Amino acid sequence: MTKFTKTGLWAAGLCAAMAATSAQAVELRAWNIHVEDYPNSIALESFAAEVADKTGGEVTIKLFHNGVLGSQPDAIEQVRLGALDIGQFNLGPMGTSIPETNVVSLPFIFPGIPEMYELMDGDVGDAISAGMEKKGIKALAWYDSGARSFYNSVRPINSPADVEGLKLRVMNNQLFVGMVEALDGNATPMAFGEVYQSIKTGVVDGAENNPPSYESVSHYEVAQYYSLTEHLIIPECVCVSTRAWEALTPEQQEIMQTAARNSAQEQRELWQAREASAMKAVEAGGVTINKIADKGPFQERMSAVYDGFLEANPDLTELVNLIRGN
Ligand code: BDP
Repeated sequence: MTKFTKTGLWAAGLCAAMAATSAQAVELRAWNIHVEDYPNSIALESFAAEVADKTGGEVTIKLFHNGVLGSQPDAIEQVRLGALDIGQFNLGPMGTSIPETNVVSLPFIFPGIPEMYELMDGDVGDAISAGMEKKGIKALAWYDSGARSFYNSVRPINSPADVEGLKLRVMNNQLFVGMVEALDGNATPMAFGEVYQSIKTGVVDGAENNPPSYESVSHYEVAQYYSLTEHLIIPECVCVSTRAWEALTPEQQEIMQTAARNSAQEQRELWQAREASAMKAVEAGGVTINKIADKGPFQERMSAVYDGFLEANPDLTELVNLIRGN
């Protein structure tokens, strides 16, 4: 047998082996930072169940809750590289590697949650996912993450002056550092899983988050002033590594896409209920909650973040304007 024919036979054998593998079951690993009873986790369970069911078990998703697969910034990189298949990510920490996602990390960019839904389910969401796809991550659907507000163990925040000197944890993104510094606070980027202990031991005075996260990981126990600044509305995604995505058949992709959208529908409903119950739970847990009568002074001070951002990213001006409706 000539060398050429041998190679040909070997190649044919390899093709047959590959065809056999593609019909085999694929198990995708999914990263999730939240506790099992969190709206996002429940919706992810539905997503996984639908995918397994509709693909007849050919594609299954193994969910890892509670951030056991590592911190969010690391997990984002792993999904980008294809080392992890799926992630339920907040777009905040994605900004360091995907500039388009940063537009939703600008303070007070969305006037409210209904506007966020509308824009993310339309042109703005499409523009952001196009940026993500170039960097190896495909957004299948958008989850709600409400509005983030400051909490701390020292005093209620009613005006920017109350933030002066407070040490506040932020998610990993320089925009959030700038945002706290614009109020003369000290910002510390830190992994979510380290925040409780850091507040408890006084490494930081507080942080900022939505009510369900403030409650679900007990930050309210150690930072009992919750001030409703609602300065960030950052949507989240069910994201898949483009590497894992491209290995699926078109039918499997279709099933996964639909299942992710259905899960987002469920997540958004669960979210509303959990926000209300979290507020009640923290209040019952001794938290002093204060509304901000006038958010204007916070918006004015934080507008410094926009100046720096647009100067560094002039090509994103159009997207920012699209969200702000001007
Ligand atoms: C929560 C987000 C989660 C973030 C966390 C944080 O759902 O993805 O990791 O905030 O502050 O609201 O790190």
